[in-house]
Amino acid sequence: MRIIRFKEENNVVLGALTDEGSIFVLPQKDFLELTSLAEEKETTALQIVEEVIANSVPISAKVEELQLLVPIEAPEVWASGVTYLKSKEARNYEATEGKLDATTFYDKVYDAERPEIFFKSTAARTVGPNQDVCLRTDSNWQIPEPELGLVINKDGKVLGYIAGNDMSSRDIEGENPLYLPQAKVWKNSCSIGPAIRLAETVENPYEFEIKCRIYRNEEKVVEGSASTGQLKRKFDELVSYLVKDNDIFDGTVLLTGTCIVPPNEFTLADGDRIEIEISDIGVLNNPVKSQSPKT
Ligand code: DO4
Ligand code: MG
Repeated sequence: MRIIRFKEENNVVLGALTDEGSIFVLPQKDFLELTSLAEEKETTALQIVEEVIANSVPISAKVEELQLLVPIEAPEVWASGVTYLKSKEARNYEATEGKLDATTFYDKVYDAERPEIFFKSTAARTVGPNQDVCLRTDSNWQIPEPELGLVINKDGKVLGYIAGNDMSSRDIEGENPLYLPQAKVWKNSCSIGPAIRLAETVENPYEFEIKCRIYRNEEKVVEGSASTGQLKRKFDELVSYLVKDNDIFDGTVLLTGTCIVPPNEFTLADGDRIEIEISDIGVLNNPVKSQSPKT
């Protein structure tokens, strides 16, 4: 069972999307109202949704026909890094131009007890399905990072799973790891969606299949796939470091690191289109747009 948000005329509607593709309108205003109600009633969000489904009829539209919005307006998005071998190799390449001759920060963090966790985005910088992700004007090497996101509450409980794009500038990060915030945070540099898979409907979160496709002039120019089974760490381990001595908010999203990196010679360009598909969640589609330098 997945939860979506969409625009209908001038209203924002919360919906339940079944595995068969039927959509039911939910009475709650957002995902957090649904999960809070479940907590209050000492039940699950799934049970509340199933009750609505049993007493209503689906809308006639298909999900492709809806104007989808971010399924949750996450107050903050945090991200984990170097949680897959593929990511460690890519960071080592960009930091050394392929001439690796010593142990790097990335080697160390991959093996360290403490994971890399960084601040990625705010609600205003985060876009949803079909909205533009932006390019930086001062970088010549930019890529999407397809990642599984955990939707958590203030206590770090995983409420659901979402697809995310941790847009990244490889040349800025490669020049100096202290530039990480600039390599990761700018206007529209984070995308989440298209739906939240309820946590109670996921048997094994280490079995999500992640795919990424990048299109240029509608021709596929990059394709990659991986599985959360390749993750070096456990999700509760990542969450425990995020919440440690930290106040976080209900509906925070924690991206869990990238496992797919486009070929080293690839950089995103204005007009590209990125698709990030995660099994049992859906396809997050975003066009890519360059920005004009501010005068
Ligand atoms: O070390 C920098 C960031 C790594 C990252 O974003 C990732 O592995 O996904
Ligand atoms: Mg990342």
